[in-house]
Amino acid sequence: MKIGITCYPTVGGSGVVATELGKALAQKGHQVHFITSSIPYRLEEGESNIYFHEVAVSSYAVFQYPPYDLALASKMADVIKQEKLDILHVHYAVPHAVSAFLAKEMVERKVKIVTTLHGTDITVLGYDPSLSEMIRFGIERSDAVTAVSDDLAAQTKNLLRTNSRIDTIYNFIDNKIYYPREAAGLKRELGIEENTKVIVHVSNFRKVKRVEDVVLTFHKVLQEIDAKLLLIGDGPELPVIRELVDQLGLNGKVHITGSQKRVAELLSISDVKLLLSSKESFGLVILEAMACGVPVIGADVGGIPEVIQHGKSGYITPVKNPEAAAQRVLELLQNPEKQKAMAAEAMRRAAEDFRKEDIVKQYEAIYERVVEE
Ligand code: GMT
Repeated sequence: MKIGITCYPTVGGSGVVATELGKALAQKGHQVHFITSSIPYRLEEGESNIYFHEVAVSSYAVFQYPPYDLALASKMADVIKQEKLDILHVHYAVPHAVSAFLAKEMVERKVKIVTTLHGTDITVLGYDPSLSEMIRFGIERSDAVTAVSDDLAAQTKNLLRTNSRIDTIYNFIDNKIYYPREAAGLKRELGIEENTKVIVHVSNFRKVKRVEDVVLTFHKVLQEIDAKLLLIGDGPELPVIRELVDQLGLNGKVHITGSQKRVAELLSISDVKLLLSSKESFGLVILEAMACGVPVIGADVGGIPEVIQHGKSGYITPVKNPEAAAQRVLELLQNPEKQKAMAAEAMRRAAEDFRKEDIVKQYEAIYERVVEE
């Protein structure tokens, strides 16, 4: 098939999933056309069956805001016509689903629109009165809609009062990137003693990630055992977190690494990961950790309980409750046998229950369904 893919190309879970999907589809012989504002950061040069079409946004002086959504629609229409696309698969509803609808109206070709909901496009923007009706419109005009967890599908139906069919297709990861790495030297490089336990958190440091709860949990853990905390990633909350680390006197115990290319290596030296978000439709970073053999303690929100099997591949803990999270961390770190068993089960689950090949087939089945309709 000829498939157009639109996503946000910079760092972010939805862009990663969209790019990995495009690469996997191209490897299976589909022709894949990325229609994005810049080259998706996970896309390497020279991959066969992959084409990139840049959306150039006009900066004409009259515009108070650059019209990205219109420029995107226009580019989509152009690519649909020129490349004879069968499918236009947009990731993240806003504004991509609506731009796709507009593009479809602009051309004669019967291209099918598939929209994948990733999370905050519903759980945050769906509450914005200036956007919610537009999101519902985009969903209802799509030929197929997928969500990255059952919870996100259910929330979408309730919040937007739509009867549109929404199929769940979980996130997946590239297992050539995420596997337990030999990284003994990295612990030394970071000045972490060989036997010191390492707790890790990876995110884009937005408010919904509640990174302050990660730091407060760590602070409580330190009252019982020695450990280090790795904070990986960057985002608007980072200055607030730095201040909290400082106030709690944790400077020598917390490594703030910023955005990192060596995530798999950093995960490989970690004993447990914390994801204590207030909203999380799936938590791609959970899967990345599990694939590297790191059990995750995740908040009881959104799709997280669909990823972590409580008590088997990690723990589910109440949101906004660092005390409860710290108890779970201690349960693991003070019990190496349990930590090992959970790490093994986490790896098994990531490899078998979220297999890239299976997930890609689920997307292909959706494409076939809409093309035949
Ligand atoms: O987590 C973020 O803030 C980034 C966001 C995105 O759209 O890039 O991630 C969302 O999509 C990921 C891929 O489907 C999911 O794994 C994340 O759970 C989801 N984030 C939230 O729901 C907060």
